[in-house]
Amino acid sequence: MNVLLISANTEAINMPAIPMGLGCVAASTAAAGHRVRLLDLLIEDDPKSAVDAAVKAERPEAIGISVRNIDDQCMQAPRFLLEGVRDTVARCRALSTAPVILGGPGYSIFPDACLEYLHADMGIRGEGEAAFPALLAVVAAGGDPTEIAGVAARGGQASAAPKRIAELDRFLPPEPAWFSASVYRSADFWLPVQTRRGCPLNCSYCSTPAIEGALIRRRGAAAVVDFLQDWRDAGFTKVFFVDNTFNLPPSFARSLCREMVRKSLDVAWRCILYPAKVSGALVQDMAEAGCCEVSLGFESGDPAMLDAMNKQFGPADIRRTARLLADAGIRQMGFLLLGGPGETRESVKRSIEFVERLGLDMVKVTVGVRIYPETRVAEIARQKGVVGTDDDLLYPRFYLEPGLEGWLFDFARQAVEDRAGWVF
Ligand code: B12
Repeated sequence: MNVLLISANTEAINMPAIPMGLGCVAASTAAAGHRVRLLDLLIEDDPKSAVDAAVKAERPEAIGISVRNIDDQCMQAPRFLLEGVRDTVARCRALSTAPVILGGPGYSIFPDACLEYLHADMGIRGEGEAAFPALLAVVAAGGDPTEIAGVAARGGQASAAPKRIAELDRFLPPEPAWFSASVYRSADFWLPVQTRRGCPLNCSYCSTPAIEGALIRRRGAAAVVDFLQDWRDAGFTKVFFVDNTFNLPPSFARSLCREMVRKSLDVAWRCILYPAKVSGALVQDMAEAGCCEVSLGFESGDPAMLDAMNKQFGPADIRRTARLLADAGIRQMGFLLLGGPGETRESVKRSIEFVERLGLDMVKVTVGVRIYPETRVAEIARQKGVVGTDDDLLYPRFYLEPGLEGWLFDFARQAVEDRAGWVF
């Protein structure tokens, strides 16, 4: 089949993101024998014309659209980011009769609401490498797409759970040729590399289980490093490990680092670290392997709030981890997520004082918790009447502990203004 894959994201908030997930789908779809064109709207000067031109030129028999961001998660002035995606779908429909199939992290959190809002035909929750080619085969044969696990059709049954890929190395990762534009090698871009999927931690606010499932599945360390070598040779020298928790399981994180050292992989990299059970040996391995910065997702420094968020660590673990990283010369960016269920003025002040003493290089403070479906925060928000039981949460809704409105924003903004390296 002739397949057009479009990454609909045009946002460079925080940093521009190469649509590597769609690249994985492109690689597996091409390997299944289809002719694939990948269009990334982020790097197009005129995304609308680029969509029109690609649909006209490719005459696709199926169009896959990757939906990443729904909104910017900013409670003070939320931006809903799906209007442009809806326009992309409409353009495809105006110029082609091919089925429009959605996927991606944003879609996976809100499958039914996205299908409805975007007026697409079908969608695939979770990973696309196996399911997308399987869906193409069913579409070509005129079968029922919803027989494939995780596939939903607009107006049909509610989206069911996807089948997760047990062995990630079964699918060859994308080659650099899928992202040949020179702009991807510019200073702003960090190559997103995923070495494992799934997260069992179940933080009260987090949408990751909906996207990746709760079971950790991982690639082989050697396969990851071979992949990194290919991309480094193609000019990608800065890597962002996009795994939710780089240090889980710790033994895998260490073997990955050691493999990078063994292959003398000269890349600078960043990752997201969960500040529990981080050993000095792991941090040493990370530094030796080229880690220059970590995002420390602790979200609070208050013991009761850490419990309420279902974090498996306490302030002492955060302090220890931060010290180990500082001693190894790894830059640290910390995150505070204030205002969730159970937050009080005292817990906010305790968190800020605690984080200040850590002496991190940067701290990002967020006020108000974006409410995602299938999370504990969503349950609490419904119980307390913060959102209605029939609200699908696609338009961003936030939890701010009652009683803190009118105080927390001003307090947090002042805290940020008073501290170097803190951002709101
Ligand atoms: C790493 C990450 C970042 C990094 C990105 C670094 C980089 N260089 O890429 C940083 C920290 C910069 C970041 C920033 C932001 N992020 Co972010 N990020 C993530 C994270 C943890 C992983 C994304 C990733 O790379 N996955 C790995 C790739 C390989 O997988 P994938 O893209 O999901 O693709 C797979 C499937 O989805 C599917 N698939 C993908 N496309 C398609 C298409 C079709 C047709 C099909 C069938 C299947 C399919 O198959 C792929 C392969 O299996 C996710 C959470 C998560 N667990 O997904 C949040 C997430 C995507 N981010 C999110 C958000 C909101 C943001 C920001 C807006 C936050 C902010 N205000 O700064 C910015 C936007 C950045 C941008 N420019 O777009 C949200 C999006 C939901 C929402 N509310 O909009 C998520 C889901 C987290 C959350 N809170 O729930 N992010």
